[in-house]
Amino acid sequence: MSTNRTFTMLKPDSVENGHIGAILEKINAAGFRIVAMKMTQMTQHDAEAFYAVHNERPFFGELVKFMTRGPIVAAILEKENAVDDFRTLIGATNPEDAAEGTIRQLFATSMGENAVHGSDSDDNAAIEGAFHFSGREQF
Ligand code: FUP
Repeated sequence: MSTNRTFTMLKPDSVENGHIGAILEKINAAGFRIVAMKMTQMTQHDAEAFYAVHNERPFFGELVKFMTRGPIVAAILEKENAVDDFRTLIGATNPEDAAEGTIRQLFATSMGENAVHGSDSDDNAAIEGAFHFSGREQF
């Protein structure tokens, strides 16, 4: 059953480049309700745990280094069909393949520094949301 929630992070590149406002505008315009939101910085331990599924991949070290180099904006978003609709809104992992008008096409600079995260399933949305937010931080 769909929970109608997804989890996102505006990654360190988005924060460094001053794109928080523009990305949140796209998220609002697409009809997502913000359930939880905060600016935070992941520790190495956090990033290794969050991306544990990728820990055998050649890019894992770079990914952890990137995700910990500065603050992120973490959020839980709500909308019917949230996981799939948000992945459509952000576009392909590699911004060169991302569709016109998607967040990654507009704001990402490379596959590694690709502006935003979006959960890939309802189960992961719940796990990732709980990684960053307690129940009392969700509205
Ligand atoms: P996505 O679901 O689109 O965020 O992409 P993945 O879960 O496959 O990858 C997570 C992150 O690992 C990406 F956002 C960027 C990084 N990555 C690379 O740096 N190189 C790759 O070949 C694949 C992913």
